[in-house]
Amino acid sequence: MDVTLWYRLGAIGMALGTLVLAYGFRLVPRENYRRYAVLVAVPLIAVGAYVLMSLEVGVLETQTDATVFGLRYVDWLLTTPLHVLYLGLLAGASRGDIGKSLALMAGTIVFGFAGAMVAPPLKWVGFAAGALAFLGVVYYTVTSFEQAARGNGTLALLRKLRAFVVVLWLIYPVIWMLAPVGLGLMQINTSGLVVAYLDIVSKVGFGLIALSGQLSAETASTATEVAAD
Ligand code: RET
Repeated sequence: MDVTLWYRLGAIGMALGTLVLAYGFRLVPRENYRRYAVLVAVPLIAVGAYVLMSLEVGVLETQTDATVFGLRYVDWLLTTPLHVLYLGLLAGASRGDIGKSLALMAGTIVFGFAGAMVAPPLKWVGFAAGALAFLGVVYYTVTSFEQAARGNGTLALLRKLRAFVVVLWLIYPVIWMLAPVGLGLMQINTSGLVVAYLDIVSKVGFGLIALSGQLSAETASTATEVAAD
């Protein structure tokens, strides 16, 4: 079985997810459009990446003769910081802290890509640097984002999304380590399938949780306003 089949299915899944999330524009108030657009942009970018990957565009060979789909890292480099940005904007964190967490998230992906391309022992240096940078991202979300969210009623949603992100995103380095770019214990067909599945769940799932959280927060605040009248 060819891994590009999983990428074709991935493209279809992402496209459906994008359509469902785009419908959310009809539900959220106009003043939240910019923040909401981040949620729709993420699977939309992935549709492009998956279509091109299924056509084998951007396929690279590593120093250890493993195959890397370069566009997967381009996708992650754009979309994971976008989700971190959403968390920061939702919490109302400072620009400085949001900026640092975005840089660390981009660093995670860049180091992971570099590690994928080179041979050991440098490979593991790249992996470790990526893992450290990712810990930094988690650190910002549990310190500065958390504190900012306390003040403005978004704490419950922030915590829910953060738990989702931390648990699901931690599977990526595990797959990376098992895949041909890491220890080579898993074939690219399997790692490609697992990552396509994880990508859909993380990208569309995050959007759906955020949408439903935003809607229930609104209902709650409208209810309070009505009660106050
Ligand atoms: C790498 C290897 C280096 C160490 C770490 C990694 C983490 C990758 C992550 C990817 C998340 C991707 C998502 C895509 C879809 O939305 C680069 C595998 C920590 C966290 C969420």
